[in-house]
Amino acid sequence: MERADQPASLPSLVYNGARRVLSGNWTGSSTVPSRTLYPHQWSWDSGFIAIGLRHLSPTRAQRELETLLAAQWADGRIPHIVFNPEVPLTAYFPSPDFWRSSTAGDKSGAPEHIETSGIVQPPIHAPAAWLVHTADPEASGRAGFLHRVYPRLLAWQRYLTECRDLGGRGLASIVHPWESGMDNSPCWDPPLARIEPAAAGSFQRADLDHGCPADRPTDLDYGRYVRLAERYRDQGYADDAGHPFAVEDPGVNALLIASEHALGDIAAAIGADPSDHQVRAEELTTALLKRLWSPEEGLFLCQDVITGTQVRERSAAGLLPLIVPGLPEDVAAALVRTLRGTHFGLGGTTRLVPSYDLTGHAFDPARYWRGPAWFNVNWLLERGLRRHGALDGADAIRTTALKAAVASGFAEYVDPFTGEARGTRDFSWTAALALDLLA
Ligand code: 2M8
Repeated sequence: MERADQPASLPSLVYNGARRVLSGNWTGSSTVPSRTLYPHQWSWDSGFIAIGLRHLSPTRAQRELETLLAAQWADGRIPHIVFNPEVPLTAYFPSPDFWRSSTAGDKSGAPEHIETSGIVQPPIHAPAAWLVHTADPEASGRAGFLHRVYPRLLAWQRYLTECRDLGGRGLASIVHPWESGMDNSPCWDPPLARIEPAAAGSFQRADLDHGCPADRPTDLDYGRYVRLAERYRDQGYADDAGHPFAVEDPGVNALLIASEHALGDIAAAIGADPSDHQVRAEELTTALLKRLWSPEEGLFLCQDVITGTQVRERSAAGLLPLIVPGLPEDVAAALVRTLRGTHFGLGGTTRLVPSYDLTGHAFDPARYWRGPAWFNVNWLLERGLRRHGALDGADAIRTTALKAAVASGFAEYVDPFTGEARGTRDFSWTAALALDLLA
């Protein structure tokens, strides 16, 4: 018991602060990433949020995921945003009248009564559902949670492994930088350079009403994001009509493999046959190693599917395969060395792992996904380091992330050297993942 005259301990600051953030951002059926900057439901945010929420309320965590899954399209895709009809159109750009999912996406099976975006985000959902179940397996079993979500998660997985295998190489491609979750990563600069930006006056950004321009993507980036999204919309969100941007991203594919493993766990728990998932997880791992592993860099690299070339940029996405169960130990050991080396600085120059190469030409410790440290990336790496027995690295991330979450006011991202808060505050996945690290 803490006495009133003693400073609160780190665990109680994390617990109470995270609970406050997650309650404040709860809408009654899901959690917004931020009340100001992101006032709708985001796909991979909800996965990370559910992972933390399970420690407060497994039932609310189930609800978070099932609200998202209720907006799934008939082709299996889980849209990256589910719009709240009560939020004014001007609160976020691109708004529902830009995506027009219920009409433009009708041939791809977009829901009629919920407005969503038409692109996707990294597949964290099956691991999240499994972790939510394990928080209280008996209650989850009584509620039939896994039975309900399994078919939907399976359809989502097959959308990615089949409709999105654009390179025909057994990996999923993203067709828009937003699909990576790491929107303005320097990895997207070369493939984006080919895209003619939408005219500057043809759209109105809403993010700069709440975010500092130096922390956010540039107007030129936005022009290209808009052009790509419009094009996809105008082809009915069809994946067989050609894509000017198609990239195999190691982060997305690492989560795809983790999802196949989690689907195997879920299948076994509900009495279905997990063997197909095990086989597919092995096939995906083989493809990831064959296509994206760079032994020279000790890192996984993105592959530009349109040009058939590697993107020679070091991003934290290239470290995320550390979470893959069954990654060969020599590859895992090389990733750990890269994490500790000059490019990412873990245990040396940085407090938390940066999103991009510290020595890279585009490194900027303040600008969004071009350098700052993000809590979801650090949480995934903490899990990966622990999985591969690098316990000192995992413990270092855990302790620093907990301190930084509290000190930054649960910031969206932080300066990797100083831990100084960047982006919005009271950010949901920062709170949720801090709670999970505490457990
Ligand atoms: C950021 O992306 C959105 C577009 O999806 C934006 O900048 O408006 C990214 O950090 C993404 O990873 C995240 O899911 C989203 C909401 O937190 O914000």
